[in-house]
Amino acid sequence: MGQLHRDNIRNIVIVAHVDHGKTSLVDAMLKQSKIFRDNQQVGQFIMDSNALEREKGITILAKNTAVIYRGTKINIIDTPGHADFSGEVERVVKMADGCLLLVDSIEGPMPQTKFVLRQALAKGLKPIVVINKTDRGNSRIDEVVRVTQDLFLELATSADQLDFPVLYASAKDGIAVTEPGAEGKDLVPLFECILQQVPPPVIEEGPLQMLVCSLDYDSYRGKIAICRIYRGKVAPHDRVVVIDRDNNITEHEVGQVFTYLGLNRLQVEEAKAGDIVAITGLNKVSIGETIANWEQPEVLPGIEISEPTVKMTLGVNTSPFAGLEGRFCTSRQLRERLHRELETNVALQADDTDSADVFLIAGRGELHLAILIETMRRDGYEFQVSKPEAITRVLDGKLQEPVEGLTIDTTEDNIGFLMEILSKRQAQLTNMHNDGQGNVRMEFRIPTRGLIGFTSAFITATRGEAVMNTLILGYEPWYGEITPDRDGALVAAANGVAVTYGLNHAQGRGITFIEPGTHVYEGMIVGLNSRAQDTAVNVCKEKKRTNVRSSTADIAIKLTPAVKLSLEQALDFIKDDELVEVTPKSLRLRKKLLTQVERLKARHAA
Ligand SMILES: Nc1nc2c(ncn2[C@@H]2O[C@H](COP(=O)(O)OP(=O)(O)OP(=O)(O)O)[C@@H](O)[C@H]2O)c(=O)[nH]1
Ligand SMILES: [Mg+2]
Repeated sequence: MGQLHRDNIRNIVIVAHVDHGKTSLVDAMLKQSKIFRDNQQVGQFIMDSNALEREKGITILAKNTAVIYRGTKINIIDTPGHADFSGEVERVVKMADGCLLLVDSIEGPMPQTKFVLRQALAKGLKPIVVINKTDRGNSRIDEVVRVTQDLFLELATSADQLDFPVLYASAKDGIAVTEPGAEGKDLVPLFECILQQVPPPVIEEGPLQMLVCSLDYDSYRGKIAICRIYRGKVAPHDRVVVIDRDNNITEHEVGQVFTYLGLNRLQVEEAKAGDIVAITGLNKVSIGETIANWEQPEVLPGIEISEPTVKMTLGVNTSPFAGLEGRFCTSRQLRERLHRELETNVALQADDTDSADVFLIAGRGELHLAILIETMRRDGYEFQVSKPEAITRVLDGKLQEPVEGLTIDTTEDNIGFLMEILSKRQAQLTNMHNDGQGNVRMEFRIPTRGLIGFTSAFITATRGEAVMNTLILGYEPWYGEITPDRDGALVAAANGVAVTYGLNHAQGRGITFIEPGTHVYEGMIVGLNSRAQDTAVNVCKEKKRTNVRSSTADIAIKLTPAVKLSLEQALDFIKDDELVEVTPKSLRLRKKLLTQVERLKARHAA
């Protein structure tokens, strides 16, 4: 069977470190390809379409779009740059033939730049480097290009990958040029470069073969499989088979077939090899499976997804307030929701445990799991989760744990303190670079275990003036004990409603997390003690009423405002014997054992 090219198609994936401007570049490409009506309001970060993405200002899910440039259709996949969502990149690189590697003109290549470039080069994608944010000044451009070249030397799998074009862009202004410092007016040089450099899809003639790379849902159409067609063609109502990972074959009928254009999916009568399509009607299909001609079912290589590194339990809420705020609270509802998530969230794992009410979830990092938790609570679910833990394994009888490369960019005055807190977390300094102007980049190897709970300590220690990035390096022998450095908790001693008087008393011992009027239960964590042990406090205690009205007694007590922990901070905060209770309305922290007697008994037994 011969090979053909489809000259009028290009498939590209956009990859970069977090915040280097991928979604902004897609915005500009969409706007300049004139797929919107002139008066259509489309806004910014168009591809970051889900609410959490918009709130957090980051991309979480990889997404497809397409533009037409000079008669050629360019299918574009925007990907997340945050390391916790790198499973998304692994899932979609197979749809593309070329990649745009964005590099921030000031920051230069960062840990995740390396990770995503390795993925792209390993799949044989043709790279184009785009040095972005050149509007921020181009003093470092030469150096950034040089460092990027070094990265290619390290990662390239073939000599021709080293011969890559470099463009200089401002995604924000919608400009790209081929020479640094040149005056530009639009993205034409980028579009031209894509047409010239990225090979059109090579396709084989023969019966249908396509790989499912994404799944989507539509309340009206049901499950939608997003696939790259490698061979043959597909039309509505075609008879096809789905071949799963274990080579089981099931027969199906295709519903409708769509291709991409801008933000829309266009219903088509036929789609051919080389294109990216969305197919309805296949309700039993999963990511990584092959859809093939029913008479000649031949499987395609699947999608390799790296293993999760962090786990926690997610279970039915067992607090005294259980069921008061959530719509879906039962074990069955939680299990169904988790299983639905597994279909699209490819780097996630969810397993049953010995207890029917508790599940074990595992993902690529704390944020990966936190986003799932936040999404579930917004969908009306109520549950409780435990502290995130690194996933260890035993190899040849030896305990191993995941280890990450940690890069910190900060100023000289933070070095001492950071070294101190990091050494307690078993981090090893591997490199330190001072630019001579007081800016330092420090690189460490640190067990994932040591990174859990590190973010908040890091932000406090550096007053937000430093940036940290991590990259999974792999499994290594156990690094040694890490003793938790958090102080004890202030734990509510009784059920009731917190009042100013009681909270003021608690503030004498530490920081409080709740406002007066908050309902509390015995065992709920209401603050952070200034000492190592937990202390029970009665935040519901009212001032004793006396008959004598003294002139000072009525002066209102001024409480320090409560410290409100976000979900990520709460997960960072809790220890092994504590839980976060998550409902659509509240986040509460609690001891696993609610009464003081139970906790005392447990301590004695230990
Ligand atoms: N000055 C300047 N800022 C830019 C440019 N491109 C993007 N930004 C800004 O950089 C920030 C991140 O941009 P995004 O487009 O969300 O970056 P991203 O790579 O999609 O980020 P993730 O998807 O989370 O990895 C935003 O505040 C943008 O406004 C640019 O060319 N110049
Ligand atoms: Mg983005």
